[in-house]
Amino acid sequence: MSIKDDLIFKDASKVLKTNDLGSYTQPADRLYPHQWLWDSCFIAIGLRHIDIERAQTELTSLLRGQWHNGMMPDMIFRDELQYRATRDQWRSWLNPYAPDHAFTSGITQPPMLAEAVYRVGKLMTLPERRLWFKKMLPTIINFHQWLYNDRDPHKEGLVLQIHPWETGMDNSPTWMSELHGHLMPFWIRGLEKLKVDGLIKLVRTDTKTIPVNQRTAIYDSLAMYDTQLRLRRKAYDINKILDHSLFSIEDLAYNCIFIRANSLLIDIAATCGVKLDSELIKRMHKTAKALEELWDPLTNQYYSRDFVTHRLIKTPSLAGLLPLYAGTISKERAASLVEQINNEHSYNTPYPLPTVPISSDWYKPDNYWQGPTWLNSNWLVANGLNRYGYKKEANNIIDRSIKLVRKSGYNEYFDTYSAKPLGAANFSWTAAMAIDFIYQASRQK
Ligand code: 9WN
Repeated sequence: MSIKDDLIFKDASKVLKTNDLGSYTQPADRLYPHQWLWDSCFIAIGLRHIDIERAQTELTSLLRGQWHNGMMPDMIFRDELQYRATRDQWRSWLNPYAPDHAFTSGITQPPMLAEAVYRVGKLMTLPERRLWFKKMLPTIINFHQWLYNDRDPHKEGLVLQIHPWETGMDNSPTWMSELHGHLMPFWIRGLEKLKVDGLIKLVRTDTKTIPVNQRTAIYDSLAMYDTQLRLRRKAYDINKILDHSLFSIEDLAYNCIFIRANSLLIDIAATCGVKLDSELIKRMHKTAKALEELWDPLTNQYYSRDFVTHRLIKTPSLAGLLPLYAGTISKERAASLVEQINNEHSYNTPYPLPTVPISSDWYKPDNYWQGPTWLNSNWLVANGLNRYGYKKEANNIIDRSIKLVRKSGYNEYFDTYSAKPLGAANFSWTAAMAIDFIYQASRQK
């Protein structure tokens, strides 16, 4: 049987087709109607098996949102009247570097672009691949250069993030523990005391389609909104933002993805015969080295850290496994992460990988990035495991992800024990990752 006859190929292709808006794919109808940066990257990785030109378009359509200083925003907004409120809430035009012909947010998302460009290129002939890489190379260089300029101001190696949404794992325990511990504004604490959840629910739009217990908690959402307003007040200018020491964390997941993206950038440039700036290369090496500063020998794990104080934020989450994806850690440290993946009290569930280890106090079976299984994070971990030679563990994640979608469809996330579908239905990157997984599984045989 050809892969194209597999029901997953057919059904997942349908999901992607339904969400296709022409030059890009919305993550999910109604809940996520715009173009998101890392979504389009994951989507292109699946789409390349269906239609390579459409996969290229998915990525080139991101270019219209890139800021003049190189920043790639997490969201590029749709133009229609009904979406104006969201773009007006962001007001990207307050910043002089915002693009001239697109309305965007003022923050970024994990730099998955190099990986997506590379994966799409892998399915091309060498001459085609060179042309493709040449087209995308300046965008990736400018993006990575911007990350160094704006997000590593002290040239320490790691890049910082200023909003939980920049990590793509919105309410992950790392960021929420910091919000609760230090940054919950007094007006939100006041509302919390008054217990006005019911009233807030009336004006909240995401919970109109998704049960409230599956989304970010009400007061966490308000705190994220408040953080966004503070960033807007500083016109998304990093100097002003850091002067006022707003939320800034060197997020582990983000930096691991950046390290991998840097090594792919080197590969892409080499294929094009382009020599990268030596200062940029030096900074890339420093980032990989600085990752080791996030290792905690007491718990044998990596964590995110506070940008200002350099305190490790020791709340475990799936981010702790992503140094495998970065690919630069030692075999010994990789082995200790694999132990957690195999451990039935951490990540080894019937439908792995939970986004929070099940033994953690933070673990919640239904709640967004605080427990459920997501297919994009499975893709990242499986990719890392394969590169470290843990084929059995990688295949297990791939096979159980396939079993998951066969059983439960293409939701945004799933209960890690029962496979109960959670969040938005017909979610684009779940479909895209499922397609890529069936191709990977066919190569295992
Ligand atoms: C905010 C689009 C995005 C994903 C994120 C996911 C979720 C948005 C939200 O949806 O975030 O950006 O409204 O919660 O957490 O990873 O890119 O699918």
